[in-house]
Amino acid sequence: MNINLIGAPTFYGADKKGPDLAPNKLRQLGLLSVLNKTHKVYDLGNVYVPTVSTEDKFSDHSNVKYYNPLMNLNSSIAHLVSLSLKNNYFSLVIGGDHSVALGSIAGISSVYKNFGVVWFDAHTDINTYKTSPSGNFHGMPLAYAMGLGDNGIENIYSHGSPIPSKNVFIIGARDIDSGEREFIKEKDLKVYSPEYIRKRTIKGIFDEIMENVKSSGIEALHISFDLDFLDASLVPGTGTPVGNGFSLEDAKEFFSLFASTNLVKSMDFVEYNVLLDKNNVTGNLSIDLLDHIFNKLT
Ligand code: 5AB
Ligand code: MN
Ligand code: MN
Ligand code: MN
Repeated sequence: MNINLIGAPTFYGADKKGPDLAPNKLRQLGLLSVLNKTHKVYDLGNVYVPTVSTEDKFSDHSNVKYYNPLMNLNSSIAHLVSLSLKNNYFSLVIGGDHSVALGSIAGISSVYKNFGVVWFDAHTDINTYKTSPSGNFHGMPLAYAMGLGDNGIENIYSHGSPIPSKNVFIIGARDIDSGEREFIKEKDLKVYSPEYIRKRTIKGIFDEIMENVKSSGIEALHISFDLDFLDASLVPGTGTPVGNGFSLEDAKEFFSLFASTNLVKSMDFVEYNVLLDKNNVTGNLSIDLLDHIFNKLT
């Protein structure tokens, strides 16, 4: 298949430097040659992110840091993802922190009327500006993608609409804030905890999700992969690591299964913090994982 690589070099959603360096670092570590093994990659480079001084982080929104630059970045990502999918290219967005997933999902929504999001994460990222304990947008993108955040993000959805909560599948969440728990209950969100996954097995969870996918007539899947899905011990280079997580083999098993559906059209790979990494452990693990995923996708 053809792939568009889209770098989204921002740390604004995490308010901690390091994820902004990830797209170029992964290129240095061999990302292009890994993807080119079985596909044709067209690297679109990095989306422009303006420099904003830390004193100005709350100047656009009293509860969300770096609001305007993040919304502008997400609009750009949405346009690129949309173009890429319309040309029948696989869209791979390399963050950056997880805030960039809003742009991906908005972009997909302009192309597919009924698509699903599979969100691999230790967190659920469904805070809004009202519930967020940190003001960091990387804990909110999925809420905004479902239309739960502020008004005023309509321009991001200029050609599509927010994803219905019933099409969202969150895998591996184990650090959930109290406001997020209320949304989960209210929207009856499908959140698969590590305990539940271990009890039912990875294949069991996959089958459960695919039953939903089939009965809802979902025609495409987007994978949003946050590195902190993996156990904290494996990923020194991520900003919000959490224990009781998953092994590299677990992640690979999930990806092999989802790849086999032929429904996966796009992916985010986010939350790699280059400055926190030790001896490129997280960088090299990322390349290994991406190698596996794109080997399985056809
Ligand atoms: B990540 C926290 N829920 O909202 C918040 O890594 C953490 O993209 C968010 O999943 C973690 O600040 C965001 C406490
Ligand atoms: Mn996340
Ligand atoms: Mn996370
Ligand atoms: Mn994080």
